[in-house]
Amino acid sequence: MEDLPDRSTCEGLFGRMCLIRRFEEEAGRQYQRAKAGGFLHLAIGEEATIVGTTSVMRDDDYLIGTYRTHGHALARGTPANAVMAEIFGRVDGTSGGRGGSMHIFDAERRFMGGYGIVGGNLPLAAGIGLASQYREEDTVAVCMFGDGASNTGNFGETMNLAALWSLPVVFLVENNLYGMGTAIERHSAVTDLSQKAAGYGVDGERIDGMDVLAVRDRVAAHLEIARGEGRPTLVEAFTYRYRGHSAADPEVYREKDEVEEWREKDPIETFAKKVLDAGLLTEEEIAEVRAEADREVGAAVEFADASPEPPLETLYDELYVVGETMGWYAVDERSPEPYRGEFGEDAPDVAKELAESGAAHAEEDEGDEVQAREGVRN
Ligand SMILES: Cc1ncc(C[n+]2csc(CCOP(=O)(O)OP(=O)(O)O)c2C)c(N)n1
Ligand SMILES: [Mg+2]
Repeated sequence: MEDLPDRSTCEGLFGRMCLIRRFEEEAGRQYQRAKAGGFLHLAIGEEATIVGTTSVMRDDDYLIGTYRTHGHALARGTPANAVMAEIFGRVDGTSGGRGGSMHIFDAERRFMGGYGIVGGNLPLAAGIGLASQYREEDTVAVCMFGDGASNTGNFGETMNLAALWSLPVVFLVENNLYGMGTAIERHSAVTDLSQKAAGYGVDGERIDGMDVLAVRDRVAAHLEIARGEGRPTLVEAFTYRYRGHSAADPEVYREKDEVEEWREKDPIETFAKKVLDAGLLTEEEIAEVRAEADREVGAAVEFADASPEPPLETLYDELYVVGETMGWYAVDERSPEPYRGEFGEDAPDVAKELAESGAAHAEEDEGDEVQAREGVRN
């Protein structure tokens, strides 16, 4: 029989995975009840990859992820209340209700977000690694991103610099076999993503992302390389999402049988069986852990519902650029309307035309929200 960690470690791993699963199931329900705006991406099925990874990180290590990161924040220890409140767009959310589901952020626990731009978090991870190196700290950045993101220019540019500058970053691709509705065979010339490391002179390894213990074991080894040897590596966790890409996905691109096959490997149920068979936890204890997750999630919904929306007059708080700026659509403190930047008036006609057409395009995009709920979008 496989060697298992001690009882309390196993209970912790199981508890975190249950919490994430229950949290996301409930977030999905609340979204259907129109409690949350914007988009909602669930990582149901990917819990072992998330929890296995964070369970071997130090508190002072950094984690950065994508727009599918409710679980990553919970795994880092961000209270379920704050994550749910963010999804609801309320003041007690991790980003004061301004980011929503895609922008969960918790600097205190070194969870650096939460990014909507596919591949956009990779260069930021390199920057975090560079900061650790520059300050001569032995902290590591773990950068989690999707299989789709491994095709972006950001991936190549970041891997190259991270290797060249020997940055302490573990790049972990959550290969769930799809980028939105496009299967990996149709979006990536190389489908064993761990091989992409070789072109940058970096070690790459594929691991079983459905097995929390395998993830723990291998990610710990990669963290050690980053921390001890100060060099990046690429880990490919082979995993699967049971739900659609977002809550607005009719899932016409895959067969139900395929989803069922992966459900057989459910990371939570297979682990529950292991700890039960090993006599580490009883049926009753396992049921109690699940019940506790239920209670925490129920309380989080109540908390989020009771938290107020941010007041309108705080609309410009926390903005990076306010006041008189050069931009054509600069943010202005006078009212919530967009203002033409004062200096923009002097811009050449062609620049104005381009800016106008850009703005018109942005308005069209807003109208797309309704359509987006009918098709696979974002
Ligand atoms: C730069 C950029 N291009 C396109 C999109 C639209 N988009 C959102 S998610 C997604 C798929 C990404 O798939 P993957 O990296 O495998 O992550 P997963 O959603 O499977 O976790 C795309 C193309 C985007 N958000 N950013
Ligand atoms: Mg994917």
